[in-house]
Formats: sequence, structure tokens, C-alpha cells
Amino acid sequence: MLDFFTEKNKKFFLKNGYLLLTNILNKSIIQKIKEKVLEQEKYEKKMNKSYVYKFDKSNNTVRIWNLVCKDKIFRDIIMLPVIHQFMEWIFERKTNHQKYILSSFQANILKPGAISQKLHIDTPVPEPLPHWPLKANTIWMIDDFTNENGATEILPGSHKKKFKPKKKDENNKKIIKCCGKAGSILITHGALWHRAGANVSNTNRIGLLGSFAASYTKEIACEEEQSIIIDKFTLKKSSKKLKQILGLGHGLKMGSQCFRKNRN
Ligand SMILES: O=C(O)CCC(=O)C(=O)O
Ligand SMILES: [Fe+2]
Repeated sequence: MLDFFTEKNKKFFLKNGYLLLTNILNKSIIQKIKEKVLEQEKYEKKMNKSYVYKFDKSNNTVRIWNLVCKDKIFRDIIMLPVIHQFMEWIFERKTNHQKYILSSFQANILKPGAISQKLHIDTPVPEPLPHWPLKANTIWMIDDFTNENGATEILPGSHKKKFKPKKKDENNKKIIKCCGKAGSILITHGALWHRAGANVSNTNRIGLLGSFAASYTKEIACEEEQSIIIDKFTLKKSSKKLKQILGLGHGLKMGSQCFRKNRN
């Protein structure tokens, strides 16, 4: 594999807020991932656990959550050294602790007819945004990302703006489509303005989203890991409001615990 972790690429990422890594996954791995994603999608549908995005009234944007538990192949690829070289660097701070954690790992299936997302950032914090990255995303192209099938659209350099995009920004002429061959990975800064495009082709566009966050965000919000330490007895005795304050139930998405038999 080529060495992507170069001064030139780091400089490009700092300036533009994204970087495209090409030829990371070979054809047989891509094929296997595609099969696993589609099998899982079918299973979640059968179990009535599909996560279909409501913003897309055509029902053509489907997520598969919690890939880490859904097959070994997802656990393997999320550990690819090149990803962690970049994450170590993006989340660099003086600490002996782990600097970042996986926020979510999901598949985003854009079926033919899927409409485009709103322009957004992946860092859900109040403005102005801090000058350090709280989040970074990895967008894995499992199909070729093309002009027609909903390639991720981004505004280069927008991670420096410190503000989130507004409605009027949707038509910014400097937005580009990140097209690429299956097997490529797009690394994005969590404050980069971006969106999934519309799929006007007649085939699926499958992407995986491996999202990472600075570990201190978890350390701050969960000094005690409430979702583990609260026992069933206390849970029963807790009011709805107390459960909200304890953060219980947060991050449980439809389908995230919908597991097939004989998974590996
Ligand atoms: O699938 C894509 O191209 C991007 C999706 C995305 O940005 C998101 O869901 O936050
Ligand atoms: Fe996003």
C-alpha cells in the first residue's frame, strides 16, 4: 500500500478539511463488505428493524448501525493502520490516554431515488466551533462514488469557518463532489461542510461511515459510565427525567442490536 501519511497529504487535509485515500480495499474485500451490508439490510427489514431516514421521503436512505458487532470484516477494516495514523495525528494532544474513540460505524445505503442530505457538519456542538477537531469521519466507498449516484459533496476549506452551514449555503458554487473508485476512503474533518448527494442513478451507492471523536468528549460526558453502572433495580425505580439525565437509551438506533445467527 502507498504511504498516504505524508507531509503533503497532511498539509492538504489542514487546508481543505478532507483527504481522499485511493485503492485501500481490494476487490474481494469490497465484494464481501457489499454482501454483508446487503444481507444485514435484508435481515433488519425482515425483523422490522430497518433504520430508514425520515428526511428522505422517498425512503431510499437506509442506515445499518453498529457494524462492529455485525461482522468480523467490519472490525478488521476499522483497524486499518492508515486510518489510525491519521486519527492519532488529527486528535493529537499531550496525554497518555487514548486520544480518540469510535463514535459510530455505520453503512449509508443510498438507493436509486435517494434525495440529497442537508449541508451539515458532523460536530454537533454550539457555535462558534472550537479551533481543534472534536470529530473526524472516514467515508468508505464500497461502490464507485459518481456524479450520479450520490457521491459525498463537500465545501473545501469550510472546516475553518467555525460556523455551521445555513440554508442559503446549499447552493454554494464551490461545493464539489468527491467522486472516487470503490475501495477509496475519504477522511473528513468533523467541521467540514458536507452532505451525501442525491442518487439519480439506477444502482445503490453504499458507503460506510466510520466516525471518530476526541476521547475527552466521552470522558467529560461520562466520568461514570452510567449505561453500565445503573442496575436493573435502579432503572425500574428511575423516572423518565432521571433516565434522560443519566443518558440512558442514548445512542441506541433502530437495528443496532439486530443480529443475524452465525455471524462472525
Ligand atoms: O454518505 C455520505 O456521503 C455522507 C453521509 C453523512 O455525511 C452523514 O450521514 O453524516
Ligand atoms: Fe455527515
